[in-house]
Formats: sequence, C-alpha cells, structure tokens
Amino acid sequence: MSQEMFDKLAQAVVEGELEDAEELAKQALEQGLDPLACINEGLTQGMDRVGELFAEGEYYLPDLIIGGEAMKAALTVLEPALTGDQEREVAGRVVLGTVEGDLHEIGKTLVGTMLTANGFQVTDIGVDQSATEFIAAVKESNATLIGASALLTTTIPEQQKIIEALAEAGLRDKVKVMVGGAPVTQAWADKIGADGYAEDAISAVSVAKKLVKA
Ligand code: B1M
Repeated sequence: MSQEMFDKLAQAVVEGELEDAEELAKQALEQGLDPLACINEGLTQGMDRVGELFAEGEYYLPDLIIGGEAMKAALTVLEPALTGDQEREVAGRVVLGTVEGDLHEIGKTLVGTMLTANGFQVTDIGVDQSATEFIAAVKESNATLIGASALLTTTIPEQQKIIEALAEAGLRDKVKVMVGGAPVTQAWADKIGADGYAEDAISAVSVAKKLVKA
C-alpha cells in the first residue's frame, strides 16, 4: 500500500505533474503515511530518476525544472506535517543557504525544514549566496552554525570560500560550518576544513546538534 503510493509520488515527479504530485501528497497524509518516508522513498526517488534521464540525454533542462516544481508542490503539503510531528526544543541558530553560482534549492530547503522541526532557529538565505552574504547573515542573526549546500561539482569550492571568509572576519572559532549536497563527501569536508558533513537532511540534524554543542 505505502510502496504503491511512494511509486506514484515518484512517477508524478518524473512526469512533472504538479497537480498530481500535490494531490497524491494529500492522499498520502490522509492514509496516515509518514511524510518523511513519502519524501525519501517517493519524491526523492523520482528526482533521482529525473537526474538520471537528464544525464542520459533523455531529459532536457525544462524537464529538470518541471520535475523540481512537482517535488516542491508535494513538499508544500508534506513539510508542514513533518514540522508538526516533531518535538520542539531550542537547539541553536543556523544560517543556511546554497552557495554562489548554484540554484539548487530543494535539498537545502529540506535540510532547513528538518532543522526547524528539531528546534533550530534557521535563517534561510536562499540560493546563489556568496561567502560575503553568508557572513553578513551570521553577523545579523548571531548564528553559531553555517549550513552550506552545493549540488554542482563546479560550485563546491564556494564552500571552502565561506570557511576562508569566516577566518578573515575573525569568526572562525565562533561559527561552525556544516557542508552537504550530492557531490559533497566527508573527504571533501575534511579537505576544506569544514566542521561537519551530512549526507542527507536527517543526518544534518544530528551533525548540527553535535556541532552546536562542541
Ligand atoms: Co540540476 N544538476 N542543474 N537542476 N539537478 C543535478 C545536481 C545533476 C546531478 C543532474 C545530472 O546531470 N544528473 C547535475 C550536476 C552534475 C555535477 O555537477 N556533478 C546538474 C546540472 C548539470 C545542472 C545544470 C548545470 C544544467 C544546465 O543548465 N545544463 C543547471 C545548473 C544551474 C545552477 O545551479 N547554476 C541545473 C539546474 C537545475 C534546475 C534549476 C533546473 C533544478 C533545480 C530546481 C530547484 O532546486 N528549484 C535542477 C534539478 C532539479 C536537479 C536534480 C535532478 C535534482 C536535485 C534535487 O532537488 N534533488 C539533480 C540530480 C539529482 O540530484 N539526482 C540535478 C532532491 C533533493 C532532495 O536532493 O538536493 O541532493 P539533494 O539534497 C539532499 C542531499 O544532497 C542533502 O540532503 C538533501 C535531502 O536529503 N543535502 C544536504 C543537500 N544540501 C545539504 C546541506 C547540508 C546537509 C545535507 O548541510 C548544510
């Protein structure tokens, strides 16, 4: 039953069917399915398939865009349910964004939702944000953690620029940096001197909790 719904959600993303994706998400919640499982086992599988079809030359840029829009349509239904389910505690302040030159927002936003759901105060500065913009947001919000998302092999060096800019601003010992995104690995995080790496939105919560306590 649940697998059937996950497959339908994935298919709606692959086909870029915004209304279907949203309607299926509503049905999934009505059926009592776990919103997080709908995201991970359904929508994300669909996004991965869209990415594969793009890499194989079967899909073009508009297909990527419409797939992303379908996922976002379903997330507008699922994310509030996710947040409502979680226990609240004040955990820490985070500035979260996607690095300069990178427009991928869905994974970053999901990380923000999970952090918020787990008691973090999240300042989401959006996509295509320079190191300077991350630092300005840290100063404004008094955050002790930066979360920098990057989805392109060409933009992951921007994560390193953020760490360097923090040092230049004299804030490196006060602000921890967590990096993530599909091409990011623990080895990359170690190489650039990031404090933490999270593979997905769930592990981002435990990594962030460790970093703000350290
Ligand atoms: Co783009 N894109 N894209 N794209 N896109 C990828 C990333 C790609 C792998 C597709 C492919 O070729 N197979 C490829 C990158 C190749 C590479 O560099 N290795 C690619 C490319 C090439 C491009 C363009 C260059 C295409 C072009 O123009 N020719 C272009 C670049 C634009 C730019 O950014 N400057 C481009 C554009 C786009 C759209 C804008 C059209 C669209 C994004 C729409 C949007 O975000 N509103 C898009 C999409 C949708 C994708 C794919 C299909 C899906 C990304 C996604 O949303 N996944 C993607 C292929 C793929 O990933 N399978 C692809 C779902 C999301 C939940 O997962 O973002 O990985 P993800 O986030 C996960 C984890 O990574 C992690 O947790 C999240 C949740 O579990 N995570 C973090 C993410 N950030 C984190 C931060 C953390 C911790 C964990 O701490 C701070």
